[in-house]
Amino acid sequence: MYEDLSVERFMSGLRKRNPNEPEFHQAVHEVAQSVIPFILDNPRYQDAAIIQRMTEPNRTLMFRVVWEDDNGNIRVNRGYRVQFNNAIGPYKGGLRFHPSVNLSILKFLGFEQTFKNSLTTLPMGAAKGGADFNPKGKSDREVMRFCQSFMTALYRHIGPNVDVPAGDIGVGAREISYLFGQYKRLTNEFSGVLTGKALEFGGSLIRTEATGYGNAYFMEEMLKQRGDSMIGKTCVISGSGNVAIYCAEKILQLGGKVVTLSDSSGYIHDPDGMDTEKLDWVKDLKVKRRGRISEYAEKFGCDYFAGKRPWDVPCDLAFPCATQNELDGDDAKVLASNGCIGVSEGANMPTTLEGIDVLQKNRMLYGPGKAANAGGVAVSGLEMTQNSIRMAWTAEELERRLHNIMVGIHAQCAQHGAEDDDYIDYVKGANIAGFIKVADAMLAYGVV
Ligand code: NDP
Ligand code: 2IT
Repeated sequence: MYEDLSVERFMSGLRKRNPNEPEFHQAVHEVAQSVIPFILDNPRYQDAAIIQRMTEPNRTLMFRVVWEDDNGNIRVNRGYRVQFNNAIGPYKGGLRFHPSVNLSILKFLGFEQTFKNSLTTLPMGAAKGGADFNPKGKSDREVMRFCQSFMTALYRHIGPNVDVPAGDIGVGAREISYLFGQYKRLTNEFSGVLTGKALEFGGSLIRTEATGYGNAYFMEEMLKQRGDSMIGKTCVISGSGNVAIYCAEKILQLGGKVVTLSDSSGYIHDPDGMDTEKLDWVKDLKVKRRGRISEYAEKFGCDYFAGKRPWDVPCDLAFPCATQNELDGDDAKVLASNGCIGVSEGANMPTTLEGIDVLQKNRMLYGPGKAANAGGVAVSGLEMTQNSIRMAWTAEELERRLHNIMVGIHAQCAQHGAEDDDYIDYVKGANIAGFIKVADAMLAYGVV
């Protein structure tokens, strides 16, 4: 039935079945390009229609979220949970609260999570969820009421052995706490149903830092493979949220120099580079005061570029850590012509397919998000383990485990992505390595 499987034919069917979902098409296309040739060489996956099954979520939940704002107005948002694949463990993945959230974006994120979670080597399936709710400018009480209403709709579909949500854009410690409190109230159960919890009620040390730290470690591994290191490298980062801040922190610890951060309004360029004091100031700005990155330029006397992304700042290394499709083909050409040697993605799918093509044709190091940012969900997995054994590991223990996991992910990519000229195609490596474990589990279950 699937004898004439080809990327073009497969993608045209997928587009027809999922109209108006451009981000989902993009994420699947990237995977199909590496995995379909592998499937053609390994017909058992083709006979069992594994790629057809992996691109169809197990279950998609969409629900109304009604809440009352501080002025007594009734507000309505749309909530989602896309439970993509639970072949190798309970559904696992973040929640995103952002006005741009729609089914296409959550399906792309849930699909990528399948491969990412598999690469961590921990027993986690894949999901993503969220809402088109905009936390910006909302009071704490408004965010609380929204989270409570969201969880009231979601709680019956999740659980520590069923589906374990976490944070993503717009969902951090404050939101996870409100969501956990409501889950506990509704179910009369204290369990590890969410990760990214506060330390007082089952959270893990290093989870806050994990995605950004892991991304810097991944870049370090890519550099090591070429006999190079982070020391003295000028680094450009986009975003100034959880991932960007801790990516910057680890780059500093590894000897690199960080010269930019951004938000959706623009970027700051600090040619002197940041230090821990400046970064601590950014943490306070973003986490406590919920301010804008432009304030950094005023505070430390450097340039701010409104409405721009930082890719034209000359650098050795680039770390997109804000959002999807923030680095396109033209940006990639600018990076290459400025002498940039590597890109490691803290964000999910920040580089367009054209952008990836330019980076790889220039033989630049390119670590795709599903490998490079897997440290976040990996420490979420370790939070689940600690909850199960009712113990809390030390920061040193957790960082050692995080580092080992990132080194292991790099090794899996190198194994499956090696090209004839010694170049490593990390996209191919991550996709094939992530695919094999999930696909083999699905084969073992038979037709389910
Ligand atoms: P945060 O909400 O903490 O920060 C998001 C940052 O990105 C902010 O600086 C925000 O700016 C910026 N941003 C968001 N949307 C846009 C946009 N449309 N255009 C430009 N800038 C934008 O989120 P995280 O740091 O947690 O997430 C960042 C990325 O990392 C996302 O792609 C996420 O999926 C990914 N990721 C997160 C993980 C985690 O553990 N948190 C794990 C793995 C990946 P502004 O404040 O102006 O909106
Ligand atoms: O994209 C991601 O991997 C996350 N937002 C983290 C998911 C998680 O379950 O920790």
